[in-house]
This record gives sequence, C-alpha cells and structure tokens, in this order.
Amino acid sequence: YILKENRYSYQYVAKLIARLYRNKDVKVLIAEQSVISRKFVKLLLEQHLFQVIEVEDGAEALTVLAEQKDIRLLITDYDMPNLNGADLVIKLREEYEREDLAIIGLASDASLSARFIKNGANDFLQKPFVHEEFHCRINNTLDAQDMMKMLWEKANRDFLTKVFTRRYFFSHYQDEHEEQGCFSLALLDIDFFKKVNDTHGHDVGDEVLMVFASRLTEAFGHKFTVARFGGEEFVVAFKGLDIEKTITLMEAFRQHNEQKSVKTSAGELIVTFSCGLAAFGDELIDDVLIRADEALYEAKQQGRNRIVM
Ligand code: GH3
Ligand code: MG
Ligand code: MG
Ligand code: MG
Repeated sequence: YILKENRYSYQYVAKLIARLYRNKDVKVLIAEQSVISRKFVKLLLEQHLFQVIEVEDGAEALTVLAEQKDIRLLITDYDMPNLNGADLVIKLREEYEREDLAIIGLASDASLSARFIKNGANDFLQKPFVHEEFHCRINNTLDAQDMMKMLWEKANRDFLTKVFTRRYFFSHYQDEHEEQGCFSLALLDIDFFKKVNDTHGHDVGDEVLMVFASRLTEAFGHKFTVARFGGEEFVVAFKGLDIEKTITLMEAFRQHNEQKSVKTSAGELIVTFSCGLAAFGDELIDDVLIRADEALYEAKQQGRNRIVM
C-alpha cells in the first residue's frame, strides 16, 4: 500500500519493516494512573507490535522492572499516587543505564519536560500528542539505544572470535589490586600458529582462532572473563580463584584441547597452546601481566604445550 502511494522509497519501507521486526521483541512498560490514557498508549504500542505491560504507579513500576530484566523501555506519566514519574526516573537511574532501560516521560504540563530529562529520561512527550509524534519519539529512542549497544559491542567484543576485547579487559581490571591471593591471570598463546597460516592460509588460521576461542568460552566463560589480547594470544581473568585451583582448571583444559582436533575447511588440525600464570599480590595488573608474560615465555622455551607459573 505504501509503495502504491508512491510516496516512499523501497529503502524507507524496508526500514519500517525492520523496525516492526525489532518491535515484536521489545518489552515496553507503561506507568500511568489513568485507565483511559493507559489503554490508549497500550493500543498505540500494540499497533506497532510491541509487547506491553501496564502498571498504575511508580512504586509498582520499580517492582515489575526488578522482576523482568528484559524490559527495554518505560513510558511513564508524571502524576501517580505513591511515586511520581520524575522521582521514579531518579530512582531508576541509580540502577539502570540509558542503554539498558530507556525512559520516556509523559505529562500535560510542558514545564515538566526539563525535569524529566534532567532526572535521566531519554525523552519527553507532552499530552495530548499526535500518534505520529508518539511513534517518532519511541523509534528515535530505540534506535539510539540500538546504536549505543552496537558501539558497546564493537568496542568490547572481538569481531572474529566473539570473546571480549583487550580494551574490555583493561577497563574492567585496570584498577584491580586488592584481590590478594585469590585472583589469577592466565595468558595463552597458540603454539606455532604462524605455521597454520603458512601451510593452510589465513582463513584457516581464522577458523582455528574461532574454535579455540569458543573452547575457552565453553570452559571458562560462564564464570570468568575470556578476552583476546592480540593475534593468537588470549587472557583469562580467574577472579576469585587461587593459583592452585587455576592450575588444575587450566591443566584440564590443556589436556582436553590437545586431544581434540580442530575441524577446519583444510581438515582436522591439532592445535596446542602455551600458558603463563600469575596471581595478584599487592601490585597492579600491569605487573601481574608482566609476570604472566614471563611465565608464558618460559613455557615456550621449555618446549610449548605446557603451563608455567
Ligand atoms: P609460538 O609458538 O612461538 O607462539 O609461534 P607462533 O607461530 O604461534 O607465533 P608468532 O608470533 O610467530 O606468529 C603469530 C602469527 O599469528 C603471526 C600472525 O600473522 C598471526 N595472526 C595474528 N592475528 C591473526 C588473525 O587474526 N588471523 C590469522 N589467521 N592470523 C593471525
Ligand atoms: Mg603470539
Ligand atoms: Mg610468538
Ligand atoms: Mg603463538
């Protein structure tokens, strides 16, 4: 129909459809005391395929948000009996970032706009509003939220292997120094990786990196941070684990890894790694990494496919 009208390009229509496709997975919470206004907002949202949940008060909104962590957007009116919309926003921003929970304030009084936004709302809509503005503001807010998420992923998730980046690792552990005795770092470097590239080509090298990273994630990712440190070098931050337990875990992984071939487009390859371990004393992470790196060098010197601390 839109295309027949000939007003919009195919690209524009494709974008509309992509948004509807996104919306069906987006949970929106409405906090609004008036039944009529609430049902009206709900209807507008459901027309655009959003999943909608309703509450009548700010306090109730807090409870629902604590229970349902996958709510992405809150649309909140100002006037509510126990906790008004603007104070609700203050409370929520103590816990939720804008990219995790977007908030749009609603009120008839335009002077509340600045208050909502200063308190941390992403946007504000004055009542009564036209439908088109309502949808535009919601789309803009969700698009911005998607963009922030995408930027976060680009900065913190390695594109090839999907483990965390070096940048993520440092932003999380840079200031770490008090975990004396129960925080160990493992630096892993794949053995003779250059040979894989030289023999089978760079693409096969990439496949090996992906499989190796997913093995690390499977073994340690549920509890610990796995990051790609450089080309074929990875780091695992064993926070809360002493060095003896870390050695046991890593040794089990090493044995598992050396026995299980990596399936690639060039056939099955056995890929081993060397590992240097170091535990936090009372120094900063850079010094711990230096010690882990020295241990890794020692592991290579001793013949590779081994763990040294
Ligand atoms: P060693 O046992 O001493 O670690 O030998 P090695 O061959 O693994 O070490 P070296 O540092 O000489 O070679 C690492 C190679 O990793 C060189 C580089 O071209 C390759 N490399 C780095 N990043 C990537 C990548 O993203 N993909 C592929 N395929 N290769 C990469
Ligand atoms: Mg290396
Ligand atoms: Mg090397
Ligand atoms: Mg290597």
